[in-house]
Amino acid sequence: MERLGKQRSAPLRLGILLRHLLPPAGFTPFPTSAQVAPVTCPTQFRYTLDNDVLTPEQRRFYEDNGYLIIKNLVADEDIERFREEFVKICRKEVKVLGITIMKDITIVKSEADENNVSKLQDFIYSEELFRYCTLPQILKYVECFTGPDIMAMHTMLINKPPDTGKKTSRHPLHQDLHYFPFRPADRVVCAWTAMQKVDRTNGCLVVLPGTHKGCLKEHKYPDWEGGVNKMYHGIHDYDESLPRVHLPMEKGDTVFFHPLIIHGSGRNRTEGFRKAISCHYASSDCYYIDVKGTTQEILEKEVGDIVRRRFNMAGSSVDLKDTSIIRCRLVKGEKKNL
Ligand SMILES: O=C(O)CCC(=O)C(=O)O
Repeated sequence: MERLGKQRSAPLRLGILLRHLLPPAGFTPFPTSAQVAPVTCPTQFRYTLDNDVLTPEQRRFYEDNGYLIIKNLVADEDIERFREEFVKICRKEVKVLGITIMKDITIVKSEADENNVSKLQDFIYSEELFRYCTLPQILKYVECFTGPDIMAMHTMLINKPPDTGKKTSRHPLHQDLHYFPFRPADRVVCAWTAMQKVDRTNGCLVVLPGTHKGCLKEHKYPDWEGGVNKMYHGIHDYDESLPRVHLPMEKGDTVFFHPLIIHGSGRNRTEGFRKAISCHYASSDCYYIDVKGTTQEILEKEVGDIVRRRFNMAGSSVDLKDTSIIRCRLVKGEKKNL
């Protein structure tokens, strides 16, 4: 079994190539206040670990609903620094290794600026943006779900554009686990921080509470008339009668959510871009799985096609796990390169 925290034992060509392109991911020490112990009563608590960070009410809420909002967790000053760095990256004033810069399908402008980028993905080699993943007040909560040995597995700065009327700014209902070739899901968590006030007018997150207790569903592209953004797979057969909860949040508020919770975000009906920054964390005891023969195989194929094109690797096979090497271990006290 290949653990996330271990050096990859048999890296395929993509891994080797990316390691040549990228510096080794350094560690970032962080203070952890939580005393985490294994769950002692699995029937009572399955999704959270014993510590003194969450109140009993917060713990119960996450167990039952699969998400938890912590108000005012990230300072305005940090958010402004992330925003400035985002602009520099979009304008190509700063180059970041390994990053993916995405556009909404309706954005036709070609100049490189912050108004033609819908998402930055995998920014761990941006020292400034990666600071988000290491903020002690975020990690304090992350540890409640992953335990103390934490990996930052996937990072995004989402810049949801104003909708052009084609409704492409929507993010279809999905489960994040669909994108991840590692388990167990219960030791994975996303931190998503609003970089401004978000509500239904600019497309806040919407969740289906309690769906983290279900299993991973089949995902495919929604058949939306106006088109769908690349990799925005959605679930077709969710129970439409399940209640949806919109999550309006203020700047700096952070929601932690389970990778199986069904969620998405609505149209941005405002003139401005709606920004959020997020990181998916996992316990370094999580292990990779082979997605062949599972519902995730369609994703592996699509990601493989993208990677082969991007790195001129026609004919090579690409495993989904090879695409998750842009990750970093956050270790207390000692340096761990991967
Ligand atoms: O920020 C959003 O609009 C949705 C983000 C999301 O659900 C995702 O990227 O998986």
